[in-house]
Amino acid sequence: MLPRRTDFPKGFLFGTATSAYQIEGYGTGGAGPTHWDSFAATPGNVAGAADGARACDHYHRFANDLDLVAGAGFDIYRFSTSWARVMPDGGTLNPQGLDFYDRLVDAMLARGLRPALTLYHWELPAALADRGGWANRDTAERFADFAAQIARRLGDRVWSWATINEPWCVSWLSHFEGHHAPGLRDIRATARAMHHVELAHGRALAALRAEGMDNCGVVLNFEPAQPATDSPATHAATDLFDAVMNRFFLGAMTRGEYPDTVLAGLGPHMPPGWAADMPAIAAPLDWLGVNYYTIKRIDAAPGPWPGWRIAPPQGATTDMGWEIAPDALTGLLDRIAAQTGDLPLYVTENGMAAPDTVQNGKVQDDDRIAYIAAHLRAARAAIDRGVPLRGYVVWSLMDNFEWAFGYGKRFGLVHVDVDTQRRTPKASWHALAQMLTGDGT
Ligand code: PNW
Repeated sequence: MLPRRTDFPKGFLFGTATSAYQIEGYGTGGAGPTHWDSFAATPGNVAGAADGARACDHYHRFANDLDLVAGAGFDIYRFSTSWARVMPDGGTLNPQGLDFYDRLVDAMLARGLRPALTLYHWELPAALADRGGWANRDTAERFADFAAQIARRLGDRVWSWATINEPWCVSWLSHFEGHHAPGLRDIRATARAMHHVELAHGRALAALRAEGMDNCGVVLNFEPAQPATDSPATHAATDLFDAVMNRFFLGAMTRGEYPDTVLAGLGPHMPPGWAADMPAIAAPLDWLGVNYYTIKRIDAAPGPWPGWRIAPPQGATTDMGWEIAPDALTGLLDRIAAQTGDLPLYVTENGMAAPDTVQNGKVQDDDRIAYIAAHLRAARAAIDRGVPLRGYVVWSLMDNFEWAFGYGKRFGLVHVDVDTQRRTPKASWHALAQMLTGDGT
């Protein structure tokens, strides 16, 4: 069902991804507290009152986990560095934290993997959260110091750099919708977080450049929007959703512009002097990461700005309730490339949550194989249309802490038993190994 590796251009890279808070276990190695710990400790925020205290215990099991990445034949391993592990108070270095990532990167290289490092994948040091977090401009400046420290220690071995994972989630999902830490529903904090996370990207990019790093990019999430009805109000609501989700970050980082329709709503709440930051935010990238899972159907909603609501999905969905829409990936990549030209693109996350269990030592996740196969074909179709797509990365290597959903939603190619920490490669892992190495056993 999966395409063949040779169906893709020579040099096209395949990978799999994780993030620090979702797998490492934070109560280890002198890591400081983060705003995800306190968010998870507040009843009602995370399903099953779960948190990242132990997660997949990757801090101790990373060698075995990297064997699973390399064993499937992946070229790239996308991972993130926890700011609070490296700087427990957001500023003071914890040598043990840097040592951990040093060992981790060496272990990747020893297995022939290209380390694709993301500096920030959501767990902000609590000390910075206490000072206003992303609503405070200073967080962006502090982030540049963190970026420089990581580059100094790992810059001789890291293959690619991403500043921020999914700025939309860091700002909108976390400060407007309240679904992620810090769990706010506050338009003023949202406007500030949206701008400051963009600035953090610009500042970190400058810091990486100053340290001599190349292959620097950012990872954005996209959800193509479809109007649920044909009314003009629905079309306007869909366009505004699209502007917030799919254009606000891409437009700023590639052209130094925010969409007028978003500024019309956020304008009074934007931090003073924001426009002067736009050139720093739009500094040249070496690549762009595209995270794609689903599309959204949008309706107009009465009430205050932004005046949209998410309409029910149509057809098959994943265990997240996300509509399965592989063909939309081709159009999305096309549309992005129309703006970014010959900038290399990577699908940095794509994958499926499915409720699988181990039976007789096997996990039969055929739905996930079909999902990945369909999206690989959609990616291939974009390449045929001239999109400079250079790689595809599956989310995720293993079942892990799925944020507000706790451990109940499983995205892994490898099953993780949260009690015993036993890893069991699923049928999808074997299928990818077969595709990438010709050996799926
Ligand atoms: C991404 N949404 O998160 C993240 O990069 C991963 O850490 C996460 O595990 C994965 O996708 C699966 O969820 C998202 O609400 C979380 O639109 C939420 C949304 C989008 C992406």
